[in-house]
Amino acid sequence: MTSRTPLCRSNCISVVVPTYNEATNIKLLIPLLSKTLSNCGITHEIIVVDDDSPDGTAEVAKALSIEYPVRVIVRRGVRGLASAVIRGFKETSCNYIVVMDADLQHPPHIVPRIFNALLRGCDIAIASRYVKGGGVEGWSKLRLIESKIATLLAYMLIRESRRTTDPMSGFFGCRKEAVVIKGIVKGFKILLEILCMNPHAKVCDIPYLFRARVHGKSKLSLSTILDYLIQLILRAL
Ligand SMILES: Nc1nc2c(ncn2[C@@H]2O[C@H](COP(=O)(O)OP(=O)(O)OP(=O)(O)O)[C@@H](O)[C@H]2O)c(=O)[nH]1
Ligand SMILES: [Mg+2]
Repeated sequence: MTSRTPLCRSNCISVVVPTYNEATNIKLLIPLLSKTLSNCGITHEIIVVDDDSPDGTAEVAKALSIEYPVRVIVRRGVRGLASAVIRGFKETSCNYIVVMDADLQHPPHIVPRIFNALLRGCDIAIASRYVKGGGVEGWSKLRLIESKIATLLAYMLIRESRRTTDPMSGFFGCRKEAVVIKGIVKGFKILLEILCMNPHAKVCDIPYLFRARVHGKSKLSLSTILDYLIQLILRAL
């Protein structure tokens, strides 16, 4: 089976990749991801959801669609990671969906492991930095503490988050039929929303090493952190 075989809806993966100013990274990610999946015999499509990045991310991704199974959705006049992921979900053709960042912090070789976990019966399979065998590379002590505090706050305020060791993860897969996503989702942490909306879904953790960002800039900002705190409070009420 190759990446060009027609999509088999029941046994393929749609990989949703939200992007904002990731031109250098997407150029590296798409070939690496597609070859990794093809080598494992996994039929796939890659859906890039770009918020009209000024650095030409969408054009770079579109150029790669000649060679790889890529579709590019460009949203104009809208920004937001969670809403971009939701838009990507709506465009998927496969029964299994994986969400990952474009910046190569999420290693493509973990995607087949997520897929296997879903095939084995997990409804939501989460790539975790904080389960045995996982870890983080190149973070300052401050960044690690921030991440741990964010996780702790989620555990304290949102019961559904306790089903995983890494509720802050942006790298996860789900079985389309097993998860419901309703309402308008804002903010950065879409997984947390999905866990809350699907309290009975079977959750599994898969260890991985979160890599340091090499190209491009982080979009994590003070306003993202404030949005997260508001998201937690609204969910906890
Ligand atoms: N479509 C879209 N994608 C976004 C937006 N903000 C961030 N992204 C993408 O979401 C992914 C995660 O964003 P990052 O900036 O890497 O956030 P992070 O991984 O938590 O932070 P770093 O570790 O500092 O990289 C990347 O692929 C971004 O390009 C947005 O507003 N719209
Ligand atoms: Mg990142």
